[in-house]
Amino acid sequence: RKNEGTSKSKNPNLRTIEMLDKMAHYYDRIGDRWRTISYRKAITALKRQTDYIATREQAIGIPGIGERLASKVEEIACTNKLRRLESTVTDPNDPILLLFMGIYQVGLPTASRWIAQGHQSLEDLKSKADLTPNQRIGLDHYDDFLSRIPRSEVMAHADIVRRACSNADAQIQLVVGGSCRRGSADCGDIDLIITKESASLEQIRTILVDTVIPQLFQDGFLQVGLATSRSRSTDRGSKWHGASALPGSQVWRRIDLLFVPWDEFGAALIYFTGNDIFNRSIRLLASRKKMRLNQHGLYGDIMRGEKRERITQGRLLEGRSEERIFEILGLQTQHHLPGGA
Ligand code: DCP
Ligand code: MG
Ligand code: MN
Repeated sequence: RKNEGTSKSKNPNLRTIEMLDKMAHYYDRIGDRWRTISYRKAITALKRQTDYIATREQAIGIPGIGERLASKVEEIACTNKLRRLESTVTDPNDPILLLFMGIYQVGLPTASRWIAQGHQSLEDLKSKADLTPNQRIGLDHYDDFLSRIPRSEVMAHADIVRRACSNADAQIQLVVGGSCRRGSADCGDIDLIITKESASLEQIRTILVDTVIPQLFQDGFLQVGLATSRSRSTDRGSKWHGASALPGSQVWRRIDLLFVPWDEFGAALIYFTGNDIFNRSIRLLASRKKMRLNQHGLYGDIMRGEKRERITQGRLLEGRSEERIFEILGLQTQHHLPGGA
C-alpha cells in the first residue's frame, strides 16, 4: 500500500485506467451496476499488467476484461480518448447537471463535460475542475448570481452608477434596461444603457472605461469585471460585464454596462429592453415590411437576392428615437413599455 504512488506511476496503462475509471464513475452515478462492475474489474486487471496494452486482442487475453471493454481499451490506446466519455448522454433533468448549469455562463456542454469527467458537486469543481476565471467567480458567488434582484435594489445600483457618470461628465444619460424596464418586480441582472448627446461610441466608452469604472472600483461598488465570451466583433468594446455590491452589503449582483452612441440610442433601447422573444418578433415584423432592425438602427430599401440574402445594407431610417422606430413600424410604444417609461 505504501508504494502505491510509485508503482502506479510506473504502470504503462495509467492513461487507460484513468479513462476507464471516469466511465466507471459515470455508470456508478447513473446507477448502472452491471457496467460499473465490469469497468471496475477491467481496471483491477489492468493495474496488474506490466506491459502496455494497446490492442483488442491483447486486452481480451487478460482475465477480467471482456470483449466490449477490450474494444474500449484499444480505442483509448489508439486515440488517447474515449468517444463514449465525450458523448455521454446526460439526462437533461439530472440534478447535478442543473446544479452545474446554475453557474454563471455555464451551459449544457460545459456542465455535461464536467459530469462526464466525474465531478459531482460544486466542491468537486472548486477543487478539481479546470475552470476559466469567469467560471471560478461564478462558482464563488453561486447563490448571489442565481438569486433575483428586487426592483428597488436594481434602482439603487443604477443610482450609484448614474452619480459616478454625472461626476465624470454631466451630459451622460443612463437608462435602466432589461427586465427592469419591462416592469419586472425582480431581475436576473442589472442592465444599464449609457449614452451622451452627440457622442460617439468611442467617446462614451472612453469616459466609462477610463474614469467611471475605475472610480466605481475605488468606491468599492464594482467588485470584478467579467470577460465577455464569444462576443461578436460588432459588439466589441460596447459592453462591460461585471459584479457590483451596495455599500455595506456582501451580496454581489451581476451588472451590465452597455455603451451606446447617441445616433443608435433608440434602437439600442429597444434591443436591451427586450425580451429576446420580443426582439425576434419585432425584427421579423421589420423584415416583412422590407426593413431591417438591429441594435444600431432601423434600415429601409433592403435589397435581397434569390435566397433572401441581403445585397445592400439599406438606408438608415431611424436610430436615435425609440418612439420613432415604433412609429415607422406601425407599432404603439405603450404596448411595449409599461407606464411609458
Ligand atoms: N437580449 C437578446 N438576446 C439575447 C440576450 C439578450 O435580445 N440572447 C436582449 C433582450 C434582453 C436584454 O438584451 O431583454 C437584456 O438581456 P438579459 O440577459 O439581461 O435579460 P433580461 O434583462 O431580459 O432578463 P433578466 O431579468 O434575466 O436579466
Ligand atoms: Mg437583465
Ligand atoms: Mn444583462
